[in-house]
Amino acid sequence: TSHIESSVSRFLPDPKTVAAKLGVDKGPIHLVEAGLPKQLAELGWKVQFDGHHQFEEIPTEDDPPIGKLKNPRSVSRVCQAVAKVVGDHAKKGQLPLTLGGDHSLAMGTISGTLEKYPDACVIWVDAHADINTAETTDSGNIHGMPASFLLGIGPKVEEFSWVKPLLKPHRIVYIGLRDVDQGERRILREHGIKAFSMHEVDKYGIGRVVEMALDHVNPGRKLPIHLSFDVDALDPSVAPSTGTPVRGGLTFREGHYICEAVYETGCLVALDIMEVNPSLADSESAKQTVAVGCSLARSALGETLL
Ligand code: HAR
Ligand code: MN
Ligand code: MN
Ligand code: MN
Repeated sequence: TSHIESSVSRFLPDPKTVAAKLGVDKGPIHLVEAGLPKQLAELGWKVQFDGHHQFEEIPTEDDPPIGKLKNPRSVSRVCQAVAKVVGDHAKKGQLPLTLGGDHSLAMGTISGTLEKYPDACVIWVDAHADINTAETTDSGNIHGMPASFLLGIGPKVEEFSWVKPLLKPHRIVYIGLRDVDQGERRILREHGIKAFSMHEVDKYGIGRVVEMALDHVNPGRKLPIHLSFDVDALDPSVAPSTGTPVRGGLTFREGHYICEAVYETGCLVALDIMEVNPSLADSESAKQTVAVGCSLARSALGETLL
């Protein structure tokens, strides 16, 4: 598994800094190769690559399941390292951009953000709620669970005890959901976690949904925002090359609108673009998905249409 670290700071008008990083898969390197750092530089961000982070892979036979959780030690180790890197960038006033990779990484990125900004809110854009616990998960895939660890919901798993349950249920909001497990629905209900599914996107339109989502987690538009964008929130016709595509997703514009609107708040402090996996599709679909990942990042970092 590999990790590439970069940081960018805005030349003008304010010297903010962004740090971009690659996740656990080989997928994310494609966004860098497609020119994302240069594209961000053209938007006025100063990109400073500060190394290529390599993680030692734990062979599967040395990383047997803990309960139902698959590859727990590998995932935990990478996420913990990512938490440190993201936290360090945030503390320097830089805006960490994490390119993934498995969405389990959000455990690391959001932990890092909360380290510097304990009052940060999270906008989680996804087809899935990723809020299963070690108890409710059917698949054992940790990418279906990061939110529960960050919220401190469900049984404690010793391997993940480094994840501080700092996120409050009223500081996370979902947009784009359409594939939510029974157990996850119960958790959302019991903890009063706000979610805008595709039903609400259809009913109110993306403009009102984003406004309602922000009103919920960030009513005064003063709190720092961590945007965690799983590309499978987009319709598979828009982002085909991802691990768990679900039909009936966000259009190209709806996805970009979310990013633009979050940028406009001026509150964005960290960004994840996750679950881009070019190895899963033919090369045209892979290219399309990589390009969409890049343009979502640009939209969240200030690319305007006019
Ligand atoms: N809810 C299912 C599970 O827990 C599917 C999760 C799929 N997750 C992602 N991330 N691709 O959003 O296994
Ligand atoms: Mn995944
Ligand atoms: Mn996800
Ligand atoms: Mn997903």
